[in-house]
Parts: sequence; C-alpha cells; structure tokens
Amino acid sequence: MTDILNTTHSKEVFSSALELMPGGVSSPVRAFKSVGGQPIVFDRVKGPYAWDVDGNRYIDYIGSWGPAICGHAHPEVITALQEAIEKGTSFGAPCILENKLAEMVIDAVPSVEMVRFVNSGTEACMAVLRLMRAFTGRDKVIKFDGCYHGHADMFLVKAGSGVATLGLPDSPGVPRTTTANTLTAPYNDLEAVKKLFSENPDAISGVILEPIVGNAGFITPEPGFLEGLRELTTENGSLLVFDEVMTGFRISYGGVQEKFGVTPDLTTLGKVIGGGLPVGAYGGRKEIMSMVAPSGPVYQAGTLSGNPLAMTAGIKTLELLKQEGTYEKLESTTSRLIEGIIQSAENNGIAINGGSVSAMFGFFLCEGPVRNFEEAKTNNSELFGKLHMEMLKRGIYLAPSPFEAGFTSLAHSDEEIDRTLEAFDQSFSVIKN
Ligand code: KE4
Repeated sequence: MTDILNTTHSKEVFSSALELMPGGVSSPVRAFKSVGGQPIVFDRVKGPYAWDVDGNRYIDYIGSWGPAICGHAHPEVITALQEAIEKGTSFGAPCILENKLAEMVIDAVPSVEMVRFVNSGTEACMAVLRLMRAFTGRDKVIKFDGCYHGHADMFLVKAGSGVATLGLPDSPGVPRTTTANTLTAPYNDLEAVKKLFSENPDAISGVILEPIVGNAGFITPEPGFLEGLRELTTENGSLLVFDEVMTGFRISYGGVQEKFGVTPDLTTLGKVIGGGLPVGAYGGRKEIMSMVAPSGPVYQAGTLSGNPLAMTAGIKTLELLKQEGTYEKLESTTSRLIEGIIQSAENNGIAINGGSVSAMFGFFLCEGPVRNFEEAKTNNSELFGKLHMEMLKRGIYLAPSPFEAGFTSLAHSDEEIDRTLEAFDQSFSVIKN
C-alpha cells in the first residue's frame, strides 16, 4: 500500500509561504525541520482525515496538536458554531456561554474551583506563573527539562516541543534576568527537586509540570513521582501546578489529576476546551484565583478571552466527551495502535520503546526506558525522519518530530488503525536497512 503522493501544489504554496512568514509557518514545528521533506499544506479536515491541496488524503495523528479529540470538524460542533455565529463573533462583554464552559471545567477538573479563560496555553501558563508568585510572594519556579509550557520568556529554559525539535537551547532575546528564577530538574527525579528546595529555602513559588509529558515525546510519570511532588510542594509552602493544556480532557474527563488521583493547586488548560478555536484557561482553589484582577491585584486580560464562538466549540466538545464510553474507546483504539507499532518495529529488528494513556501515545526509536528528556534524546532522529517520510508517502500523518506526542480521536476506527499498522509494517521494513 504505497500511495505515491503528488505534492506539487503543497510545494508551490509552501515556497510562497517561505517568502511571507518566518519558515513559512505560523508555528515552528509545522515546518518539518527535524524530519526534512516537504511540509504538507492542508486544504480541509474531517473526522480522522486531512486532505492536502493536491487532494491527497492522510490519516491524521496530530489532530491540530490536540483539539480534534472528537475528530476534525465534528458535525455537532460545526452546527453549534453555525448557530452561534449568527449572534456575532465577539462581544468583549460577559456572556452566558462563559458561565457554561466554566461550570463544565469546574465540575470536571478536581483542582479547579474557579477558572479564567484566555486565548492560548501560553497565556494560561504565563498568567499562572504570575499568580503563583503573587500568592506565595516568592519569585523562583521549578520546571522540568523537556517540558514545554508555551513560549513565554521565563519558560524557555530547557523546554520541549518546538524548542527541543529545533535544538533551540535557551532562545535568543530572553534576558538572563528573566530566566534566573527558573530552576530546572530532570523529569521523574524527585531527589533533584528536593535538592532545589533545600538550596532555595522559602524562595520557590511552585513546581509546574506536564503530568504526562507530550513535548519531549511521550513520557509518563514514574509511580510516586506526582505524589512526591505533591508532598514536597506542600511541605515547602509552594504550589503544585499541572500544565494540562495537552492532557486536559484527553487522559480522562478530569485530566491526569483525576486519573492518577493527585490534585494540584492550580491547573492550566487549552486545546480540547476550545474544540479547535483559540482557548486557554487557568484555574484552581478560590483563595488563589480570587487574587486575579479585577477581584484581586494580579493583572491579566485579553480582548478575545471568553469569546462566544470559542466557548461554543468548547462546550459542545466537552458535551461529546462526557458521553458514556468515550475514554474506554479512546483507550482501546490507542493501545491497539501503539502495541501494533511496537510489535512491527520489533519484528523488523528496530529498537523502540513507547506507550499510550487514553488518546495520547508516543514512541522513541532507541533502547528504553525513557524516563526523562536526556533519555529521550537518545532517540535515533535520523531513522525517525526516514520513518516519518515513509509513513507520509503511505498517507499517514505523524507528528514531524520525535519530541511530540501523537493523538488519536473518537473518529479513528478499526479501519484507520489497521491501515496505519499496515503502513508501519511496510515503512519499518524499508528503513531497517
Ligand atoms: P499554545 O500557546 O500553543 O496554545 O499552548 C502552549 C502549551 C502549553 N503547555 C503544553 C503542555 C503544551 O503542549 C502547549 C502547546 N503544545 C504544542 C504541541 N507540542 C503546540 C503546537 C505548536 O507549538 O505548534
């Protein structure tokens, strides 16, 4: 099964884009830099599929980097948006839809008693750091190597996602003074975190992490890691923050914190809660959130925050996800996929280790285990690039970086998984030599 793809029009459009936008893209990871080859210019998406401007169809395992968990352009989301748009695209005023989505988030996410909507995960993480510092009166923050919390200056320290993909160490333009208060530790290393707390007594506002990592590739917390961070932050009068922008409403309806039973003080969200439109959010205990302007002194604002279209798409998406059997289906689809990928690589003598939790998966082409970013970087990136290219030729659209997780959706059926595993079999047998 090799659909040799004619990507002439993609090439034309992308070469024009290169003249118009840095790297021809609106976000770096889309440029295929780390896998090489021709970025695919999308024309439309539906369900588990994407079509490019040359008319080629792909089974999509990126899902717009997370939002399309119900499948692209879900008919009920589209219909809800069509109705909402008749009432205008943006109010800049209180809107009952904000109440509705806020209630859904508060009901679902254990740590969230009050929530503020913003327009991206980056904004949510920026705001939550300001709030952590204001609430504790402390300036330092601990993040983990390879974790990505958006592109705000203070987080661009050993970050993951596009920063890792492009090998950007600490991005230029970020003053040392800005990152001086950002401390880092290896993921899954509680001793390193303890050491930072003992070296910085009463100075650390909190710890922020991806409770399941998707931006250094897919890395899960070792047993006891999340629980250990909960104890350490409480003992030290610091806050625990789960950045669930990627995992929120994906790992379970209540996120990692519900599935793993560890409740942080604050949570950031994005992607899924916008149903494909720009939404981010941060929330947590009322005593903390009540510090946010205008109820408190911590300033944060946004022209399009809480806009009716984004709220509508988010509400409908969460309604779909809340339905009976959703996460069981996502779990079975994704575990069948990753088990098949691993089996296929092993059948071809290719070193691989990977896994999945609900609708999120990933694998590294290296000997395992991969418990942190350093171990993730032993991934054979050259072989990964070859695999990506072979899969693309067979109409399978994987994340163009070994430092990104993959995503399935409710629209991925047995047919798509079967086709995908067939393509992996063929691709692994081609690249193994
Ligand atoms: P955005 O500003 O991209 O909405 O969210 C930033 C962010 C924050 N926290 C986590 C855990 C995230 O995964 C993200 C964004 N994720 C990347 C994918 N790895 C977005 C894709 C991109 O940058 O193009």
